[in-house]
Amino acid sequence: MRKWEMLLTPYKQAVDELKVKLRGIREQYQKSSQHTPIEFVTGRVKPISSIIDKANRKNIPLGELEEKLQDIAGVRIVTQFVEDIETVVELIRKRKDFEIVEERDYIDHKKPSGYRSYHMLLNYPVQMITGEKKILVELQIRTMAMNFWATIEHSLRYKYSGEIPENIKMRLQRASEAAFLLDEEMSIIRDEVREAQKIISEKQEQSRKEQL
Ligand code: 0O2
Ligand code: 0O2
Repeated sequence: MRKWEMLLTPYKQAVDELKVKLRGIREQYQKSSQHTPIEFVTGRVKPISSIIDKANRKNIPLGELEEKLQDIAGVRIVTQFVEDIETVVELIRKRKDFEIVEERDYIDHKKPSGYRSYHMLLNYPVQMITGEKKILVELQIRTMAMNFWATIEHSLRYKYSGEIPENIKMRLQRASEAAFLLDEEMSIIRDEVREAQKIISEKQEQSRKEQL
């Protein structure tokens, strides 16, 4: 147990730091009354039981987890519009505080399950008392519609231990199409929505200042 704690400590640090940094981007956009491409940020360190399950499934020896299991640390950015994903990806590419190891575009190339999301694998440096340690972090960037679908599908996968019945699989594929259409429709009225949100955020900022 102690060994797991030692192994996972820098992963927790990496997730916590990235959450603060990415939420900071959202705050900067909000303060400048611009549309924020980041709706919310979450993150987690994979639970030990899931690490062991995935390592067994992928034949990864426990001694090689750090190099071969790429999503022990996971951070997720959820956006309102598909176009925001590109903005976020550009913001991430410009940063100097970590390296991008790989990008996987499951939006242009959705998975057979219907899963859509943009994944970036980061090499994030954590300052430990023993010196710097680079940690792999999987960053998932997706719209709220993609996130809704993935969350539901993830629960069903869990319920059926990965073997989702065919009729439910088919429904999920249709739901994935529906989520895609929802993203498309929202993109079309994006300017209208953004204008409305700008008015609301300016009003909120105004009343916040009045209360001070
Ligand atoms: P579930 O539903 O069983 O998965 P905060 O206090 O907001 O700083 P907190 O409360 O620790 O942070 O959690 P946060 O960051 O709001 O969200 C954690 C939840 O988001 C977890 O759910 C994860 O499922 C999910 N999550 C976030 N990012 C990722 C990611 O990159 N990959 C995966 N797989 N999941 C992610 P719970 O609470 O564990 O419950
Ligand atoms: P959890 O419970 O989310 O932490 P693999 O696991 O082999 O499919 P690989 O090659 O490690 O995937 O990397 P990939 O596919 O780029 O990213 C893995 C993570 O993406 C998954 O983590 C999920 O969070 C998410 N993901 C990928 N495919 C799907 C899918 O079809 N449905 C849903 N809901 N999520 C998906 P884990 O390990 O599954 O675990």
